[in-house]
Amino acid sequence: MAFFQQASFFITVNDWAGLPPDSVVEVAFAGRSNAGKSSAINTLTNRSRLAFTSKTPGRTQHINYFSLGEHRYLVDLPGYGYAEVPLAVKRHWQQLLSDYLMHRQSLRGLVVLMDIRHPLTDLDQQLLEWYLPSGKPAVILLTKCDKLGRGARIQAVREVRSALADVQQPIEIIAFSSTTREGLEAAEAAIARLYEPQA
Ligand SMILES: Nc1nc2c(ncn2[C@@H]2O[C@H](COP(=O)(O)OP(=O)(O)O)[C@@H](O)[C@H]2O)c(=O)[nH]1
Ligand SMILES: [Mg+2]
Repeated sequence: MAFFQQASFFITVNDWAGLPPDSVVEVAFAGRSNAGKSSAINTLTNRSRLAFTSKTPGRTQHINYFSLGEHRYLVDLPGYGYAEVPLAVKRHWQQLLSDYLMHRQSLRGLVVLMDIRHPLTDLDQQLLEWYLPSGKPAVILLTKCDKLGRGARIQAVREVRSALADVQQPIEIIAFSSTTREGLEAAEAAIARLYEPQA
């Protein structure tokens, strides 16, 4: 998927007013802190430190925009679920994240990253409750699938699919590993489809 390879850093945003004009097509990546979001963005874009990979929670507390060529943005949303963050800061992110997921017009699709060993935590479900009423499609990457054997992976994908059985819009669920690159082609194709105009 050539356009993933044209990624370059664009801007960092800390509030609604700082978002770029709501006109270029964008796909956002969201997940709990430590879910493997930065690693996945780096793997997809083939750039080893594009999205800063960190073992230190709390480092990426803002929205980062990357350009994929001239007409598409890849949006790295703040990770959620950090334990030691002050309540006021948590509230600020929560407001920004929920506003963004509910009201951002140029948002075409959401990529949700969840550790395949413990998907759909309360916070993941909260995120989906904000986003899914938009009716827009999503791709779920069940990350770190290298940590599970084949049978357990299939079972995890099945469980997430059945938990989301009532959702109306298209949701693709893909077992993914940045370490082994399993699921990479499927993820690229599914995410590229999010950028396409919906029929
Ligand atoms: N085994 C394994 N570990 C991973 C994978 N992706 C990320 N990690 C590890 O999980 C931790 C968090 O990854 P990171 O990408 O920084 O997560 P983020 O907080 O969601 O951005 C790091 O220690 C990574 O090395 C993966 O596919 N497999
Ligand atoms: Mg990160």
